[in-house]
Amino acid sequence: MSKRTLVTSALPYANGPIHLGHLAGAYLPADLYVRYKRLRGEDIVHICGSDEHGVPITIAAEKEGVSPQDIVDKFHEQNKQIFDDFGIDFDYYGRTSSEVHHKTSQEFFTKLYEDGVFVQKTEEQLYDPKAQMFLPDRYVKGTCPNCGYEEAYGDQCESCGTSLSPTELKNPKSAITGDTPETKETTHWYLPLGDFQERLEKWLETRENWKPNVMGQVKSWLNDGLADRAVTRDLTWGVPVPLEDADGKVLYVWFDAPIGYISATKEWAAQQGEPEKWKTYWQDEETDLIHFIGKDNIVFHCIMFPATLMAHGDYVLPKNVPANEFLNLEGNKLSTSRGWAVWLDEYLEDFDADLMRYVLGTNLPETKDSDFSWEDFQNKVNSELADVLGNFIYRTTSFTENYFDGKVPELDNPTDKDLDTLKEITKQKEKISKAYENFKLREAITQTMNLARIGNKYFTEMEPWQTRKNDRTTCGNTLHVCLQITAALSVLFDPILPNKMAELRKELNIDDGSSWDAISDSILESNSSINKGAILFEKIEDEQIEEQLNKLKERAADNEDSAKENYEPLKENMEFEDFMKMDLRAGEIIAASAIEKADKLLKITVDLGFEERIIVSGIANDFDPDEIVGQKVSVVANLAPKKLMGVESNGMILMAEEEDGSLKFVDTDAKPGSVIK
Ligand code: B3M
Ligand code: ZN
Repeated sequence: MSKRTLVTSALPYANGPIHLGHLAGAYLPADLYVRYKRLRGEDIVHICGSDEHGVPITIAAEKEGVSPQDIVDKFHEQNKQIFDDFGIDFDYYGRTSSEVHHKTSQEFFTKLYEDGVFVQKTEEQLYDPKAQMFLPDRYVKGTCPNCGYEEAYGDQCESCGTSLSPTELKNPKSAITGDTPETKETTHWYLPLGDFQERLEKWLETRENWKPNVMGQVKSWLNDGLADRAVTRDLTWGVPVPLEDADGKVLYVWFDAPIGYISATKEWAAQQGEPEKWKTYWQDEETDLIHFIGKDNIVFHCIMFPATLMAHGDYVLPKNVPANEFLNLEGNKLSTSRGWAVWLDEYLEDFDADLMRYVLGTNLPETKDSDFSWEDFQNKVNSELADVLGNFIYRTTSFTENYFDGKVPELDNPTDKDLDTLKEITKQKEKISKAYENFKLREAITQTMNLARIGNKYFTEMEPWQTRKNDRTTCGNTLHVCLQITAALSVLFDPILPNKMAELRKELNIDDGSSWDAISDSILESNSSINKGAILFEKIEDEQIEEQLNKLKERAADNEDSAKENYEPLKENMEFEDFMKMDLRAGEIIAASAIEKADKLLKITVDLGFEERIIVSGIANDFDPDEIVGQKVSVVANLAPKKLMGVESNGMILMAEEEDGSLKFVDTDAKPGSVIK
């Protein structure tokens, strides 16, 4: 029985172009998986589309001085095209500004509202009169009531780690106008996630084969206990709340966006001429629903959306959410604002999509963050795609053309070695299938390339260039085996290199529909004709890689220049005496550990030469406790002691904060205890 699967890939915000990080997080793994399943002949539909609501869109519109609609229109088309150019083969690419979506998400809200699921709360929120809007939490900055840090955000103090609400901040300022916001009453609807905690836990227990990084994150949310989550916002851009007296209120983007998967499936079904067909994919228990996402979206797909679906009652819940970690670029965090990214449209100006699909596929951040570097790209293209796969195919097909008239030689009295090598086809096929089924896509690709390695090695060892002169039967057998491997590779590699493999199958005259089941050691009939392949993969020269590195560096430098205006303004001058009050010392971290219930804080023991100190520092997001032991630091040694989350802190470790918020130590080679002045 062939199963039914619905695959969704995170709906990218239509506020900017797609880059390598997006591709590695969700879209490439989803596409590899779906292409594999399609080859198996399974019933599978791949849904994606633009997320066109929420603060990210309005920020982008403000920045460019255009309307939100202009922004989403531009990037929806652009991103749809680039996915297509990259061979990311969605069955449907929708958008959340569509009528169907507005209607679908409003119906969802109304059903839950009428069933009494939501909690309605009227609370004071900060309002910016000049901008005429209620301020989202991240749009408010002010002084932390706990530690006095002056740049705390409305949802959290980055310095001491305390969770805040914007109304708790002292001296709050609007990040839009810089003005002091007013407080104003507003009413919102909340999904009481706590009511779903038990059902969510029971449901999660029945999930099989989830990645530990995903399940771990979900469990930690559940352990902390689930709070009410607002599903509405005071904004003018979004899906209007379908209630009377709800003017100026829209659905929270994370409420409407996942429902976008459903809306897009409806549009897909209508396009198929079977408008009711979406229901079998969303409401029939026989469907496997799989969400491909990046790790920052886990809570929404594993807690909030499932709770929404449970509350509704008519829908299947996700079977798996194989979320990926992050991709770094040349050893640094990807950052669109700093220009540290590889955009897909730019990439395609210089290279073929299949090359990146392969290289990135071998390096997906499946279980931990991974790093993309251009040097690695060059290495893998040259030493794997060109030297192994391309070389094997080329020598096999050209040898056949030159010495066997372009016909597949018969297998005539083969040796054990010939037969064993042929058997590797089905052995590898099994390994590859298993890897795909378990979402181990890196492994699937590695095992696919391993079959080419096996073929290439066998070709070399059999020396057909010798045997063709004195032992034509052996030579024919060698070529037969290599051609069968080539044919198998043309299907096995299809999910990874769709364009190149289509080309290859044409050369082998087997381009009339390939299937996974048909992969065997006898895809090609003896005596059938093949054509000599073109060279499938050209090597990449050093200069081409340098060009890419320069492009990256130049853009990052340009961005730095234009970002100068973003530097923190200098504070007012102070008197020398004031400075001299501060006792700064060199120190060295000798121990560090996490603090329970404080995500951002680390308890750090610092050697100050004359004594050891406990200092609590809000750097847990940037550093693991283990990695900082031995780190030299500068310490404000005479700061009055203060209790943070139950631990007394005796001083402060100086940190430099870069523009993207990342923290660096102010280190010194001086002996612990030395005075810094
Ligand atoms: N647009 C966030 C993101 O692009 C969000 C995903 C929505 S999936 C329903 O990371
Ligand atoms: Zn604080």
